[in-house]
Amino acid sequence: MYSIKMRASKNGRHISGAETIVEKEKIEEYAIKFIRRAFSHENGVPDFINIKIEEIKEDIKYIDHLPIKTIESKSKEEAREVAKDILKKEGIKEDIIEKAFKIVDKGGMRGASIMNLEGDRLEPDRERGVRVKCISTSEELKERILKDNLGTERTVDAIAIATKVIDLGVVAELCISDNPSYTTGYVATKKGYFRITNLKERGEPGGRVFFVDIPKEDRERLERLIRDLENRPYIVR
Ligand code: PML
Repeated sequence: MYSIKMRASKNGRHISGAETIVEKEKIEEYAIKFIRRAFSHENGVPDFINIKIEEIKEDIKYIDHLPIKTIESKSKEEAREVAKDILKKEGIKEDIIEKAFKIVDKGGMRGASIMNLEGDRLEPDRERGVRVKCISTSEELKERILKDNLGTERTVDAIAIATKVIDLGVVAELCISDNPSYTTGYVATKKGYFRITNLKERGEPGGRVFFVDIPKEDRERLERLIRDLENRPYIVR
């Protein structure tokens, strides 16, 4: 199996990214798909596109996806209350959740922030954050999500990220798309992937926060988690 990763930027500013894990025969098809995707992102036309294709030598972990549930909300305020309730049930305190919303509302990070339950930010690079890599959604799951209206193309990518991070012990993930017109976000926990409509207003920024139960002194556990988030290959089915 091969990993294909794409990232696109303009004047050094991140525009879009995508990745998948495929059989050798599918590499060409996905490379073309990703180039098209890079050129059709709302964030602008890139002046730099990087496509990286690598054979995966490690064993791939195959896991079932988190159950997907969509919660309709009428306003951003209502949506954020829903998100907070889900996060609070995982033992995350209100002020820590507010801090996480401030990070996503500021936007501009390519990867995720990692926040512990005391509210310390643990990601080594606050500009860049931590990116979850080496993931793919199986063709069957992708089809099911789209055919059964469980979500959108964005859900197809995000379910792989959310399922992997929860499997690696992250307590919860809060995500709002950095795509200006995509206002549905999600909270993921071991109980499921909760899509919440209107989690931001159109045009607002986005981002991701992973809540972890890791004390700030425990550098070893943090480093192991980051290594796994970036390098352990997962296919979510
Ligand atoms: C992103 O743009 O990567 C975030 C995706 C959020 C997907 C929410 C959904 O399932 O609709």
